[in-house]
Amino acid sequence: MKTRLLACLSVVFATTLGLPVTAADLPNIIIIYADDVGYGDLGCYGATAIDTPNLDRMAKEGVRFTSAYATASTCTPSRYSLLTGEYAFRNQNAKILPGNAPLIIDTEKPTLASMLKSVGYSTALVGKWHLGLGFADRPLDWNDDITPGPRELGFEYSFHMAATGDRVPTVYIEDGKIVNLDPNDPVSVSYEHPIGSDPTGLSHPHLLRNQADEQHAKTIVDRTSRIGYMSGGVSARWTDEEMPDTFLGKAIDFIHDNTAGPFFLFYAVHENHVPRVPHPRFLGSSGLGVRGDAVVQMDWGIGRILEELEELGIAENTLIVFSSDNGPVLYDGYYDGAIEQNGDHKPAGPWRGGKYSAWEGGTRMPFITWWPAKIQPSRSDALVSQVDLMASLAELTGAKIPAGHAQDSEALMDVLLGKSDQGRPSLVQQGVDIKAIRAGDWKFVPPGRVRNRGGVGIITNDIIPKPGALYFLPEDPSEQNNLARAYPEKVKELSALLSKTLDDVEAFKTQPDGLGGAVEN
Ligand code: NG6
Ligand code: CA
Repeated sequence: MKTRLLACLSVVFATTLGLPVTAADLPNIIIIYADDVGYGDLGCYGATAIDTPNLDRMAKEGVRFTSAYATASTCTPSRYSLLTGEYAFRNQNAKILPGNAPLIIDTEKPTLASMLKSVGYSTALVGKWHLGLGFADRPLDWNDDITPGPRELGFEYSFHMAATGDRVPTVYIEDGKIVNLDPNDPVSVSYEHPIGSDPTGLSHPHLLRNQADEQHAKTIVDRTSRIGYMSGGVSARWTDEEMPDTFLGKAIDFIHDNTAGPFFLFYAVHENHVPRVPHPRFLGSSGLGVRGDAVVQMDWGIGRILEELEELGIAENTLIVFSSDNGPVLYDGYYDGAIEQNGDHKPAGPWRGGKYSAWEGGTRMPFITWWPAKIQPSRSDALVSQVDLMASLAELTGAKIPAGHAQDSEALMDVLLGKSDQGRPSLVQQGVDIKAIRAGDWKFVPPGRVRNRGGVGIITNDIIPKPGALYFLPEDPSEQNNLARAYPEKVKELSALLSKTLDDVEAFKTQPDGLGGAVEN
């Protein structure tokens, strides 16, 4: 009641946009955040071997963006930015996290969830988290209350995995408790040394669904070896093929429980991350083996959400934003046939590179907004970043962002609704080794190493010599023609802009993120 009252008091907003003027008009907001789904993986972005009728429908009825970006080419930093409105390089812990990492977002920091909660939204996280759990100064007891986590950041309801599908612990956590945990069989997790007596991929390769690289060859759960060791919690361990239906069920339950609205659902689906174990009913549904089948499965789930919204009569006033956390990858630790069955499919569409990379394929994302009551169907080439969702949704809902927070987020609600094509002037693209910048039609990659696993999954290191690489994207979308020597002034301008954006952030000098090493100039 109190929050609804707050909502009523905060309705002096958004009139310039012709947007909601009373709390009752506030739309429900669902962010559907895919994992490792590339620009080219959807029919509406050019895929022919994968059918995605539901996303195609949303693209047709909504705005389909062609220049929308994740802030980074891996999961944790992109999710950090989406939820905080801040570039991830501002937080040196925002890199790919192990499954037992502590929470990396300060609980004092406003997030999309706490912001929307403050104006009366019911808020929920369903799906992937991967932003850490627990305190930094003490080990987490997985068998007790798992805190701090999403609940301390504004999610009133949460049902999620700790990190990734390929990392232990392989359990669901609902409102801070492991689901189906038998207290007599407690969960322990280690990323340093073997624990318990479960077989590992190294000791029992014959038990595996797919063979894996050494990093993924630790504790076996459900015929898949994982990164990290886990013991106990046998009754709580998930079954990979059931995961999408489990998350979907929780998302639908939350929607049903909150039809009076407004609600905010962060639906962070697992597809298309490894291990790719689609439900058997989707096997063979694409022409690309399990990698394509998992995308078909995701699309089907999105169709179910649309159906539910329609049946409940709330579709009209629900804003859905669909995007992905980073570019595509074929081989990412498991020999699941993704490379062999890829055929002519271009998972990153026309862009170079993919996951891990500062090339366009690493961060240029499928991005669709859909809101029947307010959006005129269109295609938008405006430059937008997922980091802009925080300020844009504040603009939409009248929520206040306390000074000094969400400083990288630009309020672009009218762009997201297809009413303006004035996007942001520039954005930083964070790869695991190097940070590039796009400004207008130009892209600058500073000298150093661009690590890339997007193509066939084999790591390549593209070395960028001094003075860096400059591309004119409208004529050279796949970043082949380095114009740095021909346009020294442009190089100077973009290089200065990049340094200014990164300002005193130590990360710029040491490039410590994820898989990479120091940059060699
Ligand atoms: C990498 C893993 C990769 C994947 C990734 C996280 C290795 C060799 N590779 O470290 O398999 O789990 O982390 O992906 O361990 S992300 O989408 O969550 O960023
Ligand atoms: Ca990802």
